[in-house]
Amino acid sequence: MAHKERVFSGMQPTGSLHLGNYLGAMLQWIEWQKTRECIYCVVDLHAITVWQDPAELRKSTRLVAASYIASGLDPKKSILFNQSQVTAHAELAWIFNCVARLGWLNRMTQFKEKAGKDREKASVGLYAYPNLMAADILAYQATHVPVGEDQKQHIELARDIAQKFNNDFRESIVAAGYEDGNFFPLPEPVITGPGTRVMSLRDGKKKMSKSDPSDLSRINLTDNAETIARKIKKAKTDPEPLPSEEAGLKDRPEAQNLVGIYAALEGISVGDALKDVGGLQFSEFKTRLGDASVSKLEPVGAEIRRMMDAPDELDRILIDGAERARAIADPIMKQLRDIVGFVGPKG
Ligand code: AQP
Repeated sequence: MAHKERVFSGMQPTGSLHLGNYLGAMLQWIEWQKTRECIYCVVDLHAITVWQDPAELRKSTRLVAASYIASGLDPKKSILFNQSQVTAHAELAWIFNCVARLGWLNRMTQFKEKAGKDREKASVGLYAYPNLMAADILAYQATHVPVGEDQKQHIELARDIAQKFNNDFRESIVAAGYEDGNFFPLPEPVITGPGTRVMSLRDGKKKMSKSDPSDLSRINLTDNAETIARKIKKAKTDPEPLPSEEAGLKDRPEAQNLVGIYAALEGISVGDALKDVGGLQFSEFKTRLGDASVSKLEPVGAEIRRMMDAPDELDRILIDGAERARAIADPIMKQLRDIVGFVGPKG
């Protein structure tokens, strides 16, 4: 049985979203919502793989939901909810804990980066995070996952899990009416955002990230015009003027990053951006980049602040979204329990 095209993606409520989330994932989400059934999640179960203060988690969950909507996600068209409210995610993650192999998880680079040297003290949840991510996608039999470059390895793992589940339970799956024996689709990563890997403003070799201790390393969607301009002014550069051709950005990570951000914000290619700004000194270029950033992000920030003043409305949107998400996941989970061999009500 061919699986219906369905899009799933999510972000963690671990603070304000930043320009990397926006250019790497969010803009693709908005594009996909025009033509496909889309499910977008605030992944609060993922957030607690590292300690979260409960009051902060509540605030960040609403903040991320508001950021999705302010960036253009239409909660009537797409399904928008927070992960903890649909129990299928946690249930399927457990089953996947029993399908995925330790060796597969040992290869995950994000765990190594996040656990750091003190891996004995990392939570079991942080280690098993990719299994939960596979469950997020496959609880809806989703076929496409728009993400930034850093998530590619996790989606490949989700495909391996789906494949192993289909192989292990083939007979049962066919008996359930899936003639080709594939209960789960192999989800495709969609890494086509205008900025699939936005780097830190303080270090062109490090990914822009919510958890970087320096706030100057990122532009938050909630930053006001003055803060955005200041952060760009302080961004690390090198002493040379900008090149006129892309080849001239080689071995200049900061220049490459800033021009990449400029091009993404302007909706043009890096080559075309360099036709425009090639030869400029960074001081002049930064004014252009600051203006482009402010004109794109300031309205988003203003809308986020407006929505955060109406938390009841945000909660209503999330509750409604969870109900619609459950309506898709529940029948899939019911079939899945039977396929695995769990005894329960028929029909
Ligand atoms: N720097 C980035 N460039 C492009 N895309 C990015 N994404 C994240 N950072 C960049 C994409 O945003 C989506 C959501 O990510 P997430 O919040 O679930 O977790 P993350 O990838 O771990 O993001 P952060 O900012 O680095 O958070 P922390 O610091 O809390 O871990 C994903 O699609 C991701 O690819």
